Amino acid sequence: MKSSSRGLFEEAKKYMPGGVNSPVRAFGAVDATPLFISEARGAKIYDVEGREYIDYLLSWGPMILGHSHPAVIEAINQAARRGTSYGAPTELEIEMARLLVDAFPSLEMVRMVNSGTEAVMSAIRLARGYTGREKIIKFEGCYHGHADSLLVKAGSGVATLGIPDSPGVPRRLAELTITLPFNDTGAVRSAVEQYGDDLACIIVEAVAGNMGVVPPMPGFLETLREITSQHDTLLIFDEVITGFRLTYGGFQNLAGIKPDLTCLGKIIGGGLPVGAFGGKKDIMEKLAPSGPVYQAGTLSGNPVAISAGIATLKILRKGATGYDETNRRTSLLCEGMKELFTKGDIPVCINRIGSMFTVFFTPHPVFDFSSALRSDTKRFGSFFREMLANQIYMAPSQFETSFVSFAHTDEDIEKTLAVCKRALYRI
Ligand code: HOZ
Repeated sequence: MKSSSRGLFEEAKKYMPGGVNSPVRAFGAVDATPLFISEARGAKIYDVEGREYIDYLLSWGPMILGHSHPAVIEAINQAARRGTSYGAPTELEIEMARLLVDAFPSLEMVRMVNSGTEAVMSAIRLARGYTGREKIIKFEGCYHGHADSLLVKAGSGVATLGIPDSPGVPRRLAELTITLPFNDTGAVRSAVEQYGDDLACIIVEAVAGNMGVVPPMPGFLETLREITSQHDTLLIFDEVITGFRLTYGGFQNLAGIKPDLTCLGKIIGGGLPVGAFGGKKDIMEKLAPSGPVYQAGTLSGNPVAISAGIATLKILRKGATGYDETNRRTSLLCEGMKELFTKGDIPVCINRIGSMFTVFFTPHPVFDFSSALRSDTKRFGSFFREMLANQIYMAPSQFETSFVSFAHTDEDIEKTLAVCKRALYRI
């Protein structure tokens, strides 16, 4: 008998909590059964029942070139034939480090890790070790992975499931994390006045993508840079989503701001598990073995994953027109949807930057977590289910980002808009 997503989900629940290895994948917030995927190529993803979908989830961001890009697959194959892990340095790691340092003006040195969570967790430890201070500031609705210090008023799955503070995070540790509203420079100024002497760092998603897409307002990141410099506090940009997503480099390249540390992941692994953090040499050299701040990993700098990342970055480096075209298509999609929703008299706020977008079901502008939370999540769920039933696969939560890849075509966008037009009458 052919497998079905429903049948596999029931089976998966017997062996894995909630049937998944990462919470939002369970589709609980949109009241649907998760698709079990069998393969993906270009802009298309296929479920175990053989149905084809236009994919706007793109593995939550990494697949900017589309799935199974031939050059990336070839790089993975070739690397795997030479052995899958050595636990020893390789030339590939130097090549990757050089690519990252060349792409980001703020990076002088990097360390490769295995995920965005690991990158951020390590960057925070480094900031604390470097400054000798303990407190950190993060912003409500920003999500920086699931390390203890950062699971406070977090976005992504934590927001989707409505878990304000996760059990298991020691209260005394959480107390060291100060949370402030995103885009609120006044709140930052007063918090820094209050805690400045014990403030190791301010960490921020350069463009928030884990409460849905919320771009920084003009001046917000600039103010963070100015205040942190005045108080010898480190500024950390989490560019796990935005690294190589909006341009070759990070959002910081577009904004012309140099943070002290930057965290990366997703795209730099070309679809394999990779993260990285980096920054100024004098800070990075505090890491073991050149300094005392400890951080390590058996699979860090894994040759297969790094090869996939290098292949991806080399294509992106050549592909300025790829970014332009993808941004144009995303704009076409978002403008088209806006027009349809207006005609259908359904109030939405569509936030887009480059090839990242979120349709918030609210008539109000969304500029921080509180305004994102005013969205009608039930209506979002109906919209998501209607789109999915018609083979359009978007991020399964109001508080996540959908993406467009270099592989999407104008035809994909037209088809998506046609489905959206029909969906409006049913939500
Ligand atoms: N929290 C991740 C996205 N922001 C979800 C990752 C996944 O479920 O794969």
